[in-house]
Amino acid sequence: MTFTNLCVLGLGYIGLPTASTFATHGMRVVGVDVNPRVVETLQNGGLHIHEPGLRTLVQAALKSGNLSISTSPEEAQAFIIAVPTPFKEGKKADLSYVISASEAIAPYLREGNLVVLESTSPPRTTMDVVAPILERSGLKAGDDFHLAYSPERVLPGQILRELIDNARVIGGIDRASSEAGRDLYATFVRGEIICTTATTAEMVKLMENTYRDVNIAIANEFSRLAARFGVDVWEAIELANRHPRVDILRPGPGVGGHCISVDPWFLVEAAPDLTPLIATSRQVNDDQPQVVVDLLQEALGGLDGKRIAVLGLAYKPDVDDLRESPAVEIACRLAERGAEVIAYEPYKLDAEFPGISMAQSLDAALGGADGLALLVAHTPLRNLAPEEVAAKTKARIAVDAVNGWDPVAWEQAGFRLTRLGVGI
Ligand code: SAJ
Repeated sequence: MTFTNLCVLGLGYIGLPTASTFATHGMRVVGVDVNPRVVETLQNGGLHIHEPGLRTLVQAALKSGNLSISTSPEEAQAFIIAVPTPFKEGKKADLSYVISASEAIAPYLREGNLVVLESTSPPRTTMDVVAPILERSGLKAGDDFHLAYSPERVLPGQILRELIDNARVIGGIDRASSEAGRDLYATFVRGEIICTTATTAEMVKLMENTYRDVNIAIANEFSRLAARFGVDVWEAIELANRHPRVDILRPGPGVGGHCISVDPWFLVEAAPDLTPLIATSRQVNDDQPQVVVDLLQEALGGLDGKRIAVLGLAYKPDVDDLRESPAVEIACRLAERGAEVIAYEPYKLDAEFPGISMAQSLDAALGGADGLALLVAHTPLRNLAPEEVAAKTKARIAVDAVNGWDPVAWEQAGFRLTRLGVGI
């Protein structure tokens, strides 16, 4: 099939780069978001999210005249749904955005159109939730219009490159739908495009993120064991990874972001009787912030009344995204336990959390601190020179939850450095 125009519903971290990339590859694209503030910001040349290179891409797409932004869909040859699927109470998938996006498309759906769901969804969502809603148009999925699921797999911080270079899985509800999806994404995807069924594609996405979560959980469990047995987990992992078939991930303060900490629950919800390992891994990773809080409590000899400079709040290094961030969780728990928390997040100085003061500079965070907590391995924080830090603070106790600091250098500069996963 040849496509010349499409409509992308949801202009967040995935929808906006996708819409813009299609537009800069010659497709006429209507980008739709239900949030009027997002639409207004984009129409005025602004950007509501941060991703390296995105501003330039969106501006190029708008300038080309191929991308327009709107609060409602319009007729198009193809529709892409890229709305969030968060979870609600009880770790259940919240499909309300997927449902309302499908409902919004139905009146504009015409014979021969293609609809692609990209939002991470529980198995069978495309078949059992999206298809019936679209069929309210009077058209039949498969017979009258094409329907497919294609997971986004891009890594925040590298979205623009991975969108084009990563392999893409297209799961159609039938063969013709898969092929239509392949033709659409071939507009810009340079990676391999692989066709499969809709439910397989949904599973693939959930399996990828669950695999990573389970592997991070075992790394976190190794770090607890190492601390108990007087071992440096970082050294042990490096040595174990010399084995040709072992590749242990990094322990840390927990698993954050809106994907890996959420997606495994979709499988647990769908089949609780089949997912004890997945559920336990989630729990291990969710417990990890408390491990770091306990480490700080021990290092500082108590938390009450202690002024702690928390360095980094983002969910992972070198991004400004604070969603589901374990570092935020740790900062809040420290404050709840009576610590005075001064947080410095170099990529988001204006964050706001109850009970936490945001430092506008590193110096402001360090001055007057009793202890330092490195919670995110942001490049500028990892590269701090310990002797320069020592000159700016009276604190001589530091906790490194991410293996960002060289223990020898920090101890030479006069710090007592406690590292996650390192026993004495
Ligand atoms: N983390 C560790 N140890 C590690 C690796 C990561 O503790 O060794 C932590 C990070 O600090 C962070 C969390 O895990 O808090 C998740 O970070 P990440 O870089 O592993 O993944 P995300 O959430 O940024 O992006 C993931 C990616 N999925 C996989 O790598 C399987 C990405 O490709 C997906 O597109 C994305 O989820 C998504 O949108 O689903």
